[in-house]
Amino acid sequence: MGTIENAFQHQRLIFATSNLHKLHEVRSMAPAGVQIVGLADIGFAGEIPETQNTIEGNSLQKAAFLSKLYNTPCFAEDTGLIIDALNGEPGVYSARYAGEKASYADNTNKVLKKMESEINRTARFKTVITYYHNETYVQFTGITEGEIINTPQGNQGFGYDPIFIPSGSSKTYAEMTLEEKNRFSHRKKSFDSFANYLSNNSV
Ligand code: ITT
Repeated sequence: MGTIENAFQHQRLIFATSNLHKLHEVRSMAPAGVQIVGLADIGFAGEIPETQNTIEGNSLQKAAFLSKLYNTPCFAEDTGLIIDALNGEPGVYSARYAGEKASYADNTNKVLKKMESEINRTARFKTVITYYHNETYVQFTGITEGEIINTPQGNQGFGYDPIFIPSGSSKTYAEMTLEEKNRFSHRKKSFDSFANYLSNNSV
């Protein structure tokens, strides 16, 4: 068993996401020697179906779709913000909470409105990465607990970052540099498990 860096010499991993923020973040997490290949790099400009009603299901659907289309291993991830006072919403609907064409600000504002008189602010981000290869798959989950604040703060990051403070921090994700966000990040936790798996399995 070598180090993660050794295991990854010149490895190319295709990431099935149309979200450039996710791509940017994952590239910052990848061990040296790993090239994260985005959809633009392989010439895919279509829509990846995402019709399941769980984060695990959507993550698998995205990875399986692209892996079968290109007949190559690839990974995808699905992420949701789970808010206790909203019975787990927006959850699997995080990307389109305020409607199909909703902006990040629309979604964030909808959350804040629904949370206006809520005392319980606890929430968590959950990312599930699926690595799909040879007609089979493995999944890696990363969860970060935290709380929803009353008014957006910060302009880094994306999505719900301005309203989420991870436990152990006094800043929102949107007030953090990428390196700081990576110290708490749900996405980083799931990606680290994935990288560890790859370093121990020749796939
Ligand atoms: P792909 O499916 O193409 O990967 P997407 O943006 O549709 O991209 P999701 O279905 O996983 O991704 O939607 C998750 C939504 O949750 C995303 O659009 C953001 O609004 C939000 N989100 C995901 N990760 C986040 C993060 O790290 N910080 C803040 N919000 C995030």
